[in-house]
Amino acid sequence: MDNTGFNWKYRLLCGLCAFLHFYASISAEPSCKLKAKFNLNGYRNVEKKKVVMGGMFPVHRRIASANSSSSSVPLSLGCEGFNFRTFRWTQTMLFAIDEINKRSDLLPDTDLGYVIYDSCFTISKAVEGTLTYLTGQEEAVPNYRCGTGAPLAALVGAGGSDLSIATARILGLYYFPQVSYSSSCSVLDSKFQFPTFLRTIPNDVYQSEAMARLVLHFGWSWVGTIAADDDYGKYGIKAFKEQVEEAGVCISFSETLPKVRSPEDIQRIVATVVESTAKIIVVFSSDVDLSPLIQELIQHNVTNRTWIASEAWVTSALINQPGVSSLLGGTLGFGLKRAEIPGLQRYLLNIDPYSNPLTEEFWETAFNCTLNYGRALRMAKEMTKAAAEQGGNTSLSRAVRGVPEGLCSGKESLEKLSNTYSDVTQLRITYSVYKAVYTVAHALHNMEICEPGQGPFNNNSCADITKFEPWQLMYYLKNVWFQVPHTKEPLFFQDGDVDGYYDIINWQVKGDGEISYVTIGQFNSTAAPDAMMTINNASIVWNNDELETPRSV
Ligand code: TCR
Repeated sequence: MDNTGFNWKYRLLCGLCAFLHFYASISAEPSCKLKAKFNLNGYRNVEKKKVVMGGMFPVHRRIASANSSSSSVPLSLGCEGFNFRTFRWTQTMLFAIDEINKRSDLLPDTDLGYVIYDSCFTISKAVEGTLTYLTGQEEAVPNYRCGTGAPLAALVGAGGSDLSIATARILGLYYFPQVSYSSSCSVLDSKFQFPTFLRTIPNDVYQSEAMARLVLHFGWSWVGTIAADDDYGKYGIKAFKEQVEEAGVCISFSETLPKVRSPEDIQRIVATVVESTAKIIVVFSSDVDLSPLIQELIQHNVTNRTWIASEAWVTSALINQPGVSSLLGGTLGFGLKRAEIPGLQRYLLNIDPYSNPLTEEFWETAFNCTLNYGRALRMAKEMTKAAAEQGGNTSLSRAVRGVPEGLCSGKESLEKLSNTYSDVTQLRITYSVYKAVYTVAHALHNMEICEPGQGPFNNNSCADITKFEPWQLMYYLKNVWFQVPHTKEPLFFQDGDVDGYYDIINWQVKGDGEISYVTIGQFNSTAAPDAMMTINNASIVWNNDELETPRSV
């Protein structure tokens, strides 16, 4: 195939491309720019076959604001707002791969490598990462993929549903499988639109139904709704509203959270919440999008409301910050199945800050310092120069003479720092990531152990794990069935989806003002209709410590 036309055309476009937070070590071939990291456990097993798994995580919260000038070459935008929680998900993928590579009963003859992309919570970045992954080029050239080298297995990702919808459309074109750990939006169940999309998180139709049942259970007839301005928020709240309205519940207000910073919109929503007589407020949003509103509501001393939380913020440390208890105490919400993953915390704490740019940034953000002595020195010099020009500041010049202020050694103790990154008490999406990686590994394993002449493909042939086609892996993924390690949970897909199971979580304020998450019930989509939801009313603590169920007006 002649790629020059493509190359030329897309190279122009690629001025826009921003790259690339991948972890790189060994390269498949010199002309191939996609580099994958193998052998996380240190040794290099030359005999083993190699397969690369892709991962995409919203490690940053947004892209840096764009320079609107169009008179120069558009440069790729960087990302900002490091997210410790999603970085934990990233590290969990590496942990799972490490675990799999050490096992002799799963993929015994194959080494799993990985490439990781940061989708920065932004559709354009997710698309860019997908093209890069597929093509193996640093510049994303569609329809082109590096010749030899390790074959690519599925993409684990991409984060929110709006990102996955975008990436699944591209991957679907090539019948390339995607296994998502957190994209729960109902539209993604359309096999017609997203033929190669699978997920280890339940479809939100179950969550919307569970929320509606919760509202009806308590007899609330007047509720307000707030949704994120994305597919997750919009579809989730729509399904909820349809169900409660059918049962006679009235919606007092419906607000949409802004995707980009907009203090005016936030003020408007605050005013709506304050003025409304509705005391029950249902919020379908990610924690990142909800956080500015929560901050503002606290400023306005809003109390005496009961919040109903969707899964994406129900156990979020970004929302549950000191000072939220008067606003959010008593919240009820839905959490994914929680799990213990033995060994994960040790792995997270043992992170090497110098292993790649993301780990460096993680360390520097966590400890609010700089790892690089040279960089620190240069920064200090620049600051001293600037200060001298403005009349001098001795403390900075001291920094140049001695050790720069804010320098870290890479040996700081993560354990002492209580950071949500290494908090393993609420492994819910994290567990979903773990399951997604194991799903791909089991599918590959089944491909590897295929007996020639008894395979599922044409004339009972098998796929070759060293050079399989994406649709062949898709076959194995669809039919995967395994027991998730360390749990009794079997994992299998029905049309790419898993069963809907949620813990119903209550935010209970403790004496010191801290909030603890208490599971007060369950929702299980596989139970008989009248047994799907179980709630222990007596164990709920409502807003402001009331024992009585709040009224909706
Ligand atoms: N599904 C959301 C994204 C999301 C999320 C989260 C983001 C979920 N859970 C937790 C951050 C933290 C569930 C979506 O867009 O599909």
